[in-house]
Amino acid sequence: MRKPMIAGNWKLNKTIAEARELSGDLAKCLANFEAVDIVVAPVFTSLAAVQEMIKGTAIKLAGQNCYPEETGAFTGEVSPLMLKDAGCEYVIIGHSERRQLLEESDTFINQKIIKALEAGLKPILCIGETLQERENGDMLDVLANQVKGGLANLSATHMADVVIAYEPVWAIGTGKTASDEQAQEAHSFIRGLLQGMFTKEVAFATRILYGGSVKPSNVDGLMAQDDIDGALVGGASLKAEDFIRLVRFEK
Ligand code: G2H
Repeated sequence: MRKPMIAGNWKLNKTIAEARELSGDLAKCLANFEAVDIVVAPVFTSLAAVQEMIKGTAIKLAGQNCYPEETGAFTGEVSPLMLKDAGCEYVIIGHSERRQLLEESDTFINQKIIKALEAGLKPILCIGETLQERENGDMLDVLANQVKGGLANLSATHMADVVIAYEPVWAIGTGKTASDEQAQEAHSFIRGLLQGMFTKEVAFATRILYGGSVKPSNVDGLMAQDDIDGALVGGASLKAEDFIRLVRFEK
């Protein structure tokens, strides 16, 4: 069976002191909580402080992005190797905010995925349609292009370390969550795509998280869906109490 994952994407929030406080609270309550893979993704400047607080606990560290080169003249960027060096096990790649604000393409995202895997990091590939794409009836094509583009040139073996996050753009930070059924429909479609691209086993084993205004009041319904294996959480990951409730979802 697929182990559930609850991942907190802190986005552009928290000073080092605040990140230390939040991760300290999580470490106290979730130190030995092994039933779920718990991941936190602070800003780069807080990685070291958070790593210090969660060391030896069940909580894992993630970067929010990376650049597809190891070292070199790439001012302002951070490499998968450096994230690994900072204690990260995961890296979020292709978040819709980066796709929209920084015009990241599927090709660029695919390069990052490949370099992250080469460095021994586990990528969390974010995909999702905009409201307009959904209303135009293009949702399935958009998801198919993002999955195929993002995972191009990967083998079935690589896929053991890849996590996918379905985040409908219209549900991100808006308070609007996809209904349990809307989310399940998209997740089941994505799993079908994986079967076509790789194997039945890969499709069955790959974790697909839901993201977009996940909160304590809707997590249980989402997690009850067959193809939803966890959540990528923004807003509700910034308060220890809420995030702990999400990790302790009830099925
Ligand atoms: C979607 C999600 C985290 P929020 O971006 O990746 O954020 O839970 O605030 O919608």
